[in-house]
Amino acid sequence: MCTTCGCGEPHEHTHEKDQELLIKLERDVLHKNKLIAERNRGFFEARDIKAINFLSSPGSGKTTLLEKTIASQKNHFDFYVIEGDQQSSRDADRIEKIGAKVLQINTGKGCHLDADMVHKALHQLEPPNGAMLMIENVGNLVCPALFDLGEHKRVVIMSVTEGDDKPLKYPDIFFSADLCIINKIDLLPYVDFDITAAEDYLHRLNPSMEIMQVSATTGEGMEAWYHWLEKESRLVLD
Ligand SMILES: Nc1nc2c(ncn2[C@@H]2O[C@H](COP(=O)(O)OP(=O)(O)OP(=O)(O)O)[C@@H](O)[C@H]2O)c(=O)[nH]1
Ligand SMILES: [Mg+2]
Repeated sequence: MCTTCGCGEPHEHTHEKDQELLIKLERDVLHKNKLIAERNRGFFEARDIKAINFLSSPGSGKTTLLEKTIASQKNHFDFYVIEGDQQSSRDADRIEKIGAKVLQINTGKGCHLDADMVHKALHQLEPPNGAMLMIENVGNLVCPALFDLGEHKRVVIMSVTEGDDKPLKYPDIFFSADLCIINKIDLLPYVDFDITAAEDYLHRLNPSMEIMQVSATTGEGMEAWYHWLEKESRLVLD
């Protein structure tokens, strides 16, 4: 039996037709997503809303970073949050407790947010002019890289418990990001994570990427992150 599709054909038969169809389908899905992402971008630009897409593997600390950032900086920025998870409203509940307006999106079987989900969420969340919109994507280092949400900046978080080789193994997500936050540096004494090697892999992949080392738990390095946010909030979108 063919192991590619499980059909009854001998191993030699080709899947060129299937592959063509798959490529076309993928192109159509991404094209449609891109069009909606541009609408979202237009919406943000017209209202001077800064939208940041947070990407990482599950558990790297996206929600913790958001909780600490909102708690510390809510007098400086008007935070609105979109939370993406396959199931549950646990992250939205955490953000709500800190006092920011938040909307949870559940993707079900889906492994990423797409531009249409964000478009619909914006109708419900109604971020006002000048808001800082934080979008926490589904924890996954592969699929979210492909889907433009219309965001202004992409921030990828890697934590020191995941291994320093993640940029080599999942290059797309690191290549597409503007900033990489290396989180959980409080755990560096206990784990085998070479921070110089990680930064070297990141810069080889994406020379213009900014890199920060933080501990969202202890607060170490967070000032640099707040300065980055401040700088982004002052950027004029065109
Ligand atoms: N030691 C340490 N633990 C941290 C740090 N940041 C987050 N954590 C812990 O890591 C775990 C996962 O954090 P979350 O913020 O839920 O991670 P997430 O990326 O939002 O996870 P998903 O939404 O499931 O993808 C929690 O137990 C946090 O307390 C940190 O800087 N240091
Ligand atoms: Mg989370």
